[in-house]
Amino acid sequence: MNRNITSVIAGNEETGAPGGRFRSVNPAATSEVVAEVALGSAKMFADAARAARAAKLSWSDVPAPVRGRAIAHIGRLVEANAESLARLVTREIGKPYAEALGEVREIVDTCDFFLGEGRRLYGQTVPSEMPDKQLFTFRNPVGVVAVITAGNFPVAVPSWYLVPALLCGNCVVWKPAEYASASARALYELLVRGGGLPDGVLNLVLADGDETFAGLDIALGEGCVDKVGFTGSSKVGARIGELTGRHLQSACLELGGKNPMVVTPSADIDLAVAAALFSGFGTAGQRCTSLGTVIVHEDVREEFTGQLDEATRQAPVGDPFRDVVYGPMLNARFGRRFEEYLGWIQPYHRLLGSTGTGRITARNPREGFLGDPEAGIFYHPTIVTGLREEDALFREETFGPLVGLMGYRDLDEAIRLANAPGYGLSAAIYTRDPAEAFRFRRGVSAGMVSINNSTSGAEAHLPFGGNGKSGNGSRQSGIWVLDQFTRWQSMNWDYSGSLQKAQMDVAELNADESYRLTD
Ligand code: UN1
Repeated sequence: MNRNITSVIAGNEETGAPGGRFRSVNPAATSEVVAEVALGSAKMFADAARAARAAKLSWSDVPAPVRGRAIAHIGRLVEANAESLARLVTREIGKPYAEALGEVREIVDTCDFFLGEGRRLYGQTVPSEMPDKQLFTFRNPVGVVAVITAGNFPVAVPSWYLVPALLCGNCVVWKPAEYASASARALYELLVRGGGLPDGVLNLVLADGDETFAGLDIALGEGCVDKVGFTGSSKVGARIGELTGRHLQSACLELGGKNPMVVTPSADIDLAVAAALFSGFGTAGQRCTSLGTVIVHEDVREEFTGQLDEATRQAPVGDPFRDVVYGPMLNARFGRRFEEYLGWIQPYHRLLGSTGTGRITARNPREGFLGDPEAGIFYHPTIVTGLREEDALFREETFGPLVGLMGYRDLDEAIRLANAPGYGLSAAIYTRDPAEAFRFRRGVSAGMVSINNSTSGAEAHLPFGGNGKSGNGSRQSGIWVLDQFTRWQSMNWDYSGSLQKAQMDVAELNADESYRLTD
């Protein structure tokens, strides 16, 4: 099944392709075209922002509980289409089907959380310093939100932005990754149809990065975008942050990670190995929460390394519709970039985990591979031991199936190593010692900490986000994301009939501060 995918602005399909045409292919079988995509231009992005601005008032006037019902219906419609959406995700970006189903579940969870928020969106009543005066706070929608997302979670991560943004009364321009266009268009349909969204409330723009950036600049300049949500690389995130800052706007940035896992002497080693395998190689290591480096205590290093090597060798890799730990890279572009990371391997490193390194082919086979490796873009899992602190492999995110491993002697050193690369998204520790767990939580710079759980697999209603190179401190999900998509408005109401001046016309009670108790 081959689809033609276009952008949709104010309910109209944009059949022209001013940005050229793009083929979205199945990365597990690259001869299979999943979609032909008509790409838009900077102008199209700016047009979409104008359409969103035009729809802004009518959507924010819809009562929040009614918007909550729209989210409820979206959740049910996604649930009813779960298998076909998951199949499309697997075909388009190669995520194993079980994981794709989990990804779709994450949209439903997000809808379940926010459908009730339509009946809350609480403001406060606050006492005044003066009589016959009352203070209030209100959450106002920000206006138009531009959402730019990556393709590794082509539907779940966008829903973390789109669902609360819409619930809060905002109109949206969504620019997904081109290589995940078919999945994005499918989610767009479920949102618009399930929510009964009027034209212009949600607009989909398919475009490359440069056109999007130029379009965002125009739209920000015209005052058509009031908030930007971006999930992607730290490098692009910095550019988006700079651009929004120039227009006095703030971006919600969810960027890369070099997520550490500390394995202490008291750890349950079997558990830690299972977690390292899942978070290091699940989704072919292409989650922002994927494991970067295992920092393992010297006393258990040999045991842990041996077991992780064995488990990784045994792990089924291949056709994502079969029962595999991981399938192909998301897209050829990620394969090429992963080759660059492999180029950072030094002669003093020791490689474990597979029968080869690099692309899996007939001449560079992976034992137990499920399917035809040459049909797609598959890479060997690689464990790199003997890492040094100055190594690029230790310091930089290596989006792909690669895990580093190094030793430590005391917890302070482990915490220092965990923070050294300067990211701060997710961090894990395996320990049976509560004091160690709390010392780690306090010392580590990550926005999300796991105790005896892997670095990936965050639940959809806890604050999600990072610090340092992983983001600018913004948080998604749960009640915390409301602060991204609403702005507080305060109101005071004086019904005294006189001009009561704050800080000046305030009654004082006579306190006797000289009073002392006598023995
Ligand atoms: C991402 O890779 O951008 O915590 C998000 C996790 C997923 C989300 C990852 N729930 O691994």
